[in-house]
Amino acid sequence: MTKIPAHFAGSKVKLGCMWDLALVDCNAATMVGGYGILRDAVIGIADGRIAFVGARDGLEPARETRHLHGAWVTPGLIDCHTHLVFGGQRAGEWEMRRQGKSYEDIARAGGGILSTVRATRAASEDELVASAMRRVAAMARQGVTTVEVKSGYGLDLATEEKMLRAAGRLECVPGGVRVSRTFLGAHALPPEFKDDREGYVDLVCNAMIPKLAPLADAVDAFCESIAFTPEETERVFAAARAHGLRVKLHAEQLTDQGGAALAARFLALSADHLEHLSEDGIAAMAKAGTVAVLLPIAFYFLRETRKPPVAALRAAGIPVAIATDCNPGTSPAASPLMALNMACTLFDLTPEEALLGMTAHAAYALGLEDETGTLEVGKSADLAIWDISEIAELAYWIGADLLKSRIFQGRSL
Ligand code: DI6
Ligand code: FE
Repeated sequence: MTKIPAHFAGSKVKLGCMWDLALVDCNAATMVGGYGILRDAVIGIADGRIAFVGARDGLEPARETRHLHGAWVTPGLIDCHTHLVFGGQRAGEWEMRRQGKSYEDIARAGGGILSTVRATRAASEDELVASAMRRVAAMARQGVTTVEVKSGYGLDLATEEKMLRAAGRLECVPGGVRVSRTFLGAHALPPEFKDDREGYVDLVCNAMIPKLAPLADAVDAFCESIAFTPEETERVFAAARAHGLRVKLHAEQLTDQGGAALAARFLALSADHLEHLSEDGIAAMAKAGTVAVLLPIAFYFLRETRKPPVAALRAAGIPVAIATDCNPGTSPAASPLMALNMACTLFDLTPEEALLGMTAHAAYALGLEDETGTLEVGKSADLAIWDISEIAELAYWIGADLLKSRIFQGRSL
């Protein structure tokens, strides 16, 4: 940080330094405790961090001042649950489903998650990066500055590692993005272990987690009647914790397996989906501080009818996050703004709750709350600048081009 030039020395000193950039003539939604609106705000950025957020006083000690003409500034959006690295796509399968074929028919014909596993195993790391980059770039064009990416379409050590490496390389998207990587080895049973469930869980716990821990920020599992049992999930979580990794869980998506309460016992960062969440699960999550991640696009795409218990989550004071769940089977979606809209229209969140769910609360779901998710002094300067006149427009428009520009770690394109 450089010293303040003499002509600023007597002014209200902001962090005692010269800023690299001042954003002025803007409205800020800081997302601290709600929208946290500041009108006619100034945002100062120095060394890639937020150095000041507050009212304009006419003196901005900055090398560059950008006039935003009344645009809105929010924290960069955080998509805290995606499976966006994968080989191929499953539009043909979806077309068959539209013609009346059931998920089971398709699985018997070699479709479903395992068809994506085959395509992901066959793809090179460069091919995975190239296809995923298009999805991350689309998200960045909607203001995303942090994205979580899960493995789980490899189901063998080499391919899970390839997926996690590919995910890390997505940080090079134009303008940059922060990638939080989650190991999801317990996503489905691979064909070579179809008669040996225990053998596969052993492989995940004893070989994959120890080897892949340095490439992952967290460990996830799919606890479901068609995937892994609570007992199997518990083994995976114990191995994760033994290697110093936090956990999160696909819980209560199709049935109530008691997954949320299990996740809470391991102080999980989040429990995700939650359409079939019970009162016990809610109480356990509230006690553990586990975030509820809701995925309305998957709910829509699967034409589910049972909604997550939003009113009960609210009453229990559980932070709710919203994410795209971008994946080829149940949510072929690279649109965080669409997820905001659907969180309101399908799950009855307010636009303010939805936006909190893709900023402050999403940061908590990734353990990144000290780094990003709000406009507060000291956090990474991850910002989205929007061409809107009212903040609720972010959840209101469908398919509109709202982003004016994006700043990641203090830098814009
Ligand atoms: N839940 C889901 O909805 C996706 N994975 C998961 O654990 C489905 C992924 C797929 O069908 O490819
Ligand atoms: Fe998912």
